[in-house]
Amino acid sequence: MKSIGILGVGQAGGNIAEIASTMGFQTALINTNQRDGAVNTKVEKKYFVPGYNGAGQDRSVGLRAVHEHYRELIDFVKKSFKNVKLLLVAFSTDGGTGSGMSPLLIDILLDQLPGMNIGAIAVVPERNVLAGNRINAAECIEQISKIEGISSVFLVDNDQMRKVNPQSSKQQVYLQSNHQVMEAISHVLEVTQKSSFYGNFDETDLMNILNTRGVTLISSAPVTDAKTTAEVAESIQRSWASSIFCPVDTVGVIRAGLIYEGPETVTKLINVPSIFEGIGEPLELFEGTYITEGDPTITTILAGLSFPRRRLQSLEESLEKNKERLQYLVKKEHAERYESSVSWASNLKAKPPERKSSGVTSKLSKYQK
Ligand SMILES: Nc1nc2c(ncn2[C@@H]2O[C@H](COP(=O)(O)OP(=O)(O)OP(=O)(O)O)[C@@H](O)[C@H]2O)c(=O)[nH]1
Ligand SMILES: [Mg+2]
Repeated sequence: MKSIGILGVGQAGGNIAEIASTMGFQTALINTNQRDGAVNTKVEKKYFVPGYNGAGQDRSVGLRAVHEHYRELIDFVKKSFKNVKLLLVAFSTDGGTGSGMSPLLIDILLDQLPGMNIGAIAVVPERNVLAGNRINAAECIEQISKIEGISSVFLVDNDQMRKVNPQSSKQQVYLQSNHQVMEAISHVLEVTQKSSFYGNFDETDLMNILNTRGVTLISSAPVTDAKTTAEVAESIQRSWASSIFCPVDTVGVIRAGLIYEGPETVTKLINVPSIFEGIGEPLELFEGTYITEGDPTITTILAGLSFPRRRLQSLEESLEKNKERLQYLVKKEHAERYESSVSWASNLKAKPPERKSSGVTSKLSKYQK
């Protein structure tokens, strides 16, 4: 059984858990909306917060669901995951359920399940989402970044997939993002099961890296065409920029993994100082070398990165730019009144003739000759 578990919260979280199930991870999901969670048929363990019918992109509803049901939520998580060394809570940052529930839920689980390390897979929305989603994402990411004792935070960037396929539908972008993040995690976990003459990357190494607090990124670089150490380093750095995760935009990696798979000849082109030139050498590096006949590939794991300021500012920028318009819209909801200029005309409306009952006797006498 795999030692990493995936707990999906909300729709995006449930979809990520669904793919994780097909790859053999232990999974479970939580939602405030039964109909959303029901579509993820590959996830067997489900908890629907009673008394809710979705959060309608309102984070405070998600937050309230945890306040009211945290005991059941803790029990559900305890029952759902057995012998898991790292639990990754997956959710989107810009909806209501996953975004509102997850930061508090993770914080409570860290307190109540001391034997389990807990990290996050947090989806950062595409650049073109509307103001309400941007506000949710900014609030959620800030809360996640402040959790003490949290392990790796994977920031899945929907924009990365959009850049590659500008014409894709939303659903295609979501599905591909979900696949890529789970493939990346699954791949590094599978490597720990292999053995090597030249240097093993084992599960303890992986957990050392993934239990680092901060942002984590996994990427794989094909180095088939690289002829020099500089070209190998460049390919790796390019893979950091084009992975499914928010691109690195600061210096400072705390722990890292470097896994080589391929023919032996290429190994001499791997030069650690040049690989980390731009972002600084990590405190600890865990390496694995696996000689195969396949195309040479270098997978790197960077942990303990800062939250990507530039990427997150691009989300917040349009809120700043539209501050006045957005404040106006909020005020308008309550101030809205329409004054008709023809209210005097209401009197013109046809009125039914007045009918006063004077009694049959009076009618009879009126017609008497
Ligand atoms: N990568 C990825 N992103 C998704 C997926 N589904 C939704 N999203 C993202 O999540 C946002 C919507 O959030 P949901 O996860 O549907 O929201 P929720 O947590 O269910 O909360 P409510 O629907 O408000 O109750 C979208 O704007 C996307 O950014 C998915 O399957 N994969
Ligand atoms: Mg939903």
